[in-house]
Amino acid sequence: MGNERIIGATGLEQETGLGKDLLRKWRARYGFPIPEYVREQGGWLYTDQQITQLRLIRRLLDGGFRPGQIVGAPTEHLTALLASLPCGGEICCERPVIEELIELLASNAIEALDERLERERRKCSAREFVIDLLAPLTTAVGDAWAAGKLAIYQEHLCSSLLMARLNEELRGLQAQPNYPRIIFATPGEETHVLGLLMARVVLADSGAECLDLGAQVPAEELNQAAQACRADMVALSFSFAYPRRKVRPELLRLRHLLPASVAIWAGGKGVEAIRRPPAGVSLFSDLGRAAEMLHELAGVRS
Ligand code: B12
Repeated sequence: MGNERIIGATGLEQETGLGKDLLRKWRARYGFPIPEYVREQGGWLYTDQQITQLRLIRRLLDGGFRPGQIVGAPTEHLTALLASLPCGGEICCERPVIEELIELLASNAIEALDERLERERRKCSAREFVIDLLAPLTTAVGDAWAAGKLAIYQEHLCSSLLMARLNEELRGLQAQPNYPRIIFATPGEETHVLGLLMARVVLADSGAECLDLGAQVPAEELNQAAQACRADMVALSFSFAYPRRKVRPELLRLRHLLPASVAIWAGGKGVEAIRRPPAGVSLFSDLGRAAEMLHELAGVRS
């Protein structure tokens, strides 16, 4: 089978974020992606190459391309288009340091990468470090992986390094009077926690009292924890990988369960597709804005 593997519609959606109805439409219209039914393995087979193409297509659609321009195009063409987007598909050209960090990761120079991060950290505040460096770096790592420049183990190495750094930032931070007590978690299907940790560092650094429940917390448990811990707010993170059609229902369900006095803040790439937030839920893609709103809230409470 070479580098081919079996992947079903659910797996493909998790890998690419593209639902089966949309893929069926593309198959009819553009003849791509065509899977093969393999009887011995009992399922539809997509190649790694097709999965890579679909990931790039998803990023390009987010970047403003239309399906007719890109669906079915070869990987090299899609990669070149991604690089042509402003900031090279988020490998941010405004900050050459990000490209340097990606180079270090690609050559497995992990110690040098950590030292470089340390040097950058000394130049700025915790908030700037997270917002201006770690967040765009994480996105750039995802893009580099999708374009085949980084292996999955390198993405894992980088994630562990960043988690350690972010946890380090949390040490010694003290909640300020009048600032809310916030419970942090990711919803049921979300395993990505880096965005959540970034939000926790920025909001803790701004004065909030932060309690972390970690990944994949069912709504009922969140409700129980929020009430038992007398939280003022529940903060959730939805990554790019979270199925878009499930974000709003998940937020509505939690809003319905939680007492009205508990605010819900949600952030991450996964909420960017929601145009109108459900009543009683605030959505963020900008951590700086979340910190500002926290200060406004504390002003109101004092
Ligand atoms: C790091 C990472 C991982 C790490 C996760 C480590 C961890 N413990 O969290 C590892 C390597 C483990 C991983 C695994 C996988 N991943 Co991954 N991963 C990523 C990556 C590179 C970054 C995600 C992230 O942490 N973003 C955090 C920040 C930077 O992004 P953000 O969501 O925009 O959030 C910002 C703001 O909105 C705000 N914010 C976020 N949350 C909140 C909350 C509140 C309250 C507030 C106020 C603000 C706020 O703060 C952030 C900074 O500004 C993305 C690439 C990408 N472009 O997102 C892929 C990505 C999400 N992963 C992807 C995939 C496919 C996977 C795997 C399925 C791969 C696999 N075959 O194993 C698995 C999933 C495993 C599973 N069981 O679910 C795909 C998803 C494709 C899709 N479905 O659309 C992506 C997009 C990569 C890609 N380019 O294709 N992954």
